[in-house]
Amino acid sequence: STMTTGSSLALAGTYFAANNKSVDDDLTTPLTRISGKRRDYEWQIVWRNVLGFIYLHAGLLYGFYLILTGRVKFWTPVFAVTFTILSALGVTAGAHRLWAHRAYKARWPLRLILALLQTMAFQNHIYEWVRDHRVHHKFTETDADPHNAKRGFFFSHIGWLMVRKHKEVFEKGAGIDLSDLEKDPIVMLQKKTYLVVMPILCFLLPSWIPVYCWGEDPWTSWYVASIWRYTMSLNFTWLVNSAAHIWGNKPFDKNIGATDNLTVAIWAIGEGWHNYHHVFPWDYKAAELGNYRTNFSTALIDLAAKYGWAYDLKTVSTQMILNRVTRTGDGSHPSVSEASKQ
Ligand code: ST9
Ligand code: ZN
Ligand code: ZN
Repeated sequence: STMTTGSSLALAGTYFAANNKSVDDDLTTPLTRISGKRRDYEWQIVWRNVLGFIYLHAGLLYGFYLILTGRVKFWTPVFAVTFTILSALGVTAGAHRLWAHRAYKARWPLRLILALLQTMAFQNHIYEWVRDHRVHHKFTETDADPHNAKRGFFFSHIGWLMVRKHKEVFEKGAGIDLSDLEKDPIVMLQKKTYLVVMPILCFLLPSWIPVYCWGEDPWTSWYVASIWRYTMSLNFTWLVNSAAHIWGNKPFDKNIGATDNLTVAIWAIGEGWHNYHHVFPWDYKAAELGNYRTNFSTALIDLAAKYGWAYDLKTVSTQMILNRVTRTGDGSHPSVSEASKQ
């Protein structure tokens, strides 16, 4: 419908404008330059993003209202949840484990599918997503970390997407090697076509399917299958940066901020074992154990490996994990409690 198209274009416009330096003031503008430390944390607010996120979260509440009061066709929420999981796999198995960490290798058909799924998730294109994420791992919880959890829950969850980045992110981030991505034609094609393909896959397609296939009302479809679904999936993802850097156990290294958090693992389909992940980022499971119930992303990679689409899966030996648990763990690892029982 026109409304759906209009809102989708407005969102894409918001995204485009926020990324267009000539629209807002330049990065090197006054405040951060003038004086000492405190100024470094001055929020140079990007109002377009703030308004975009207010709209998304208002839509999230409205979507809940429509679902909980039965104003939707049965298949619409089912479709929204399915779409969420599929797009999440593009982020977890794709952008995160494959492209950011090179934890396994994938043949081109799988890379193409993962890139399409990741586009459905609209978390920036793979190249930008990976750049921010590699910088996060290299400079965790410092000023160079794009979503530095030392700046609190709000900043690491959503606030970092509403302000200009800290200058350390640009300065230290400039040293990050992305040449592997530049050699991947699928990643570069996605980067080049993102502003056209993303609005289609993230907003238009999911709004259109319920209308066309089971006669959902277009307005309802827009708010449930697009806005509610997208905003839910963003928040699940952001929990990895916020909650899993604040609450939980540190079985592998008690000296870092990242935590193992079961709730986050469930909602982020396997990405909540974040203490393990920061210690052993190359493990394709992003966790010590490959339990599919709390790590659905691993199930997809294992399935793909069965058919040869994924290969060279990297993991960590039990001995290496146990050594690390003994050396730096906080005592919450099962092997520690087993040992103390004997
Ligand atoms: C989103 C991303 O939500 C979420 C990421 C989550 C990560 C989670 C990790 C855990 C993994 C687990 C996943 C679980 C998934 C579960 C799913 C469950 C359902 N290094 O950024 P700019 C340079 S996105 C090096 O514009 P500003 C670079 O030259 C949400 N250099 O800075 C760049 O130019 P170019 C939707 C860097 O102006 C230039 O600086 N998207 C780096 O300060 C300018 O960069 C949005 O909302 C770096 N790291 O603006 C868009 N960074 O790109 C929001 C930058 O041309 N973004 N440079 O090379 C923006 O509007 C802006 O980025 C900004 C900052 C306003 C936030
Ligand atoms: Zn982290
Ligand atoms: Zn990671």
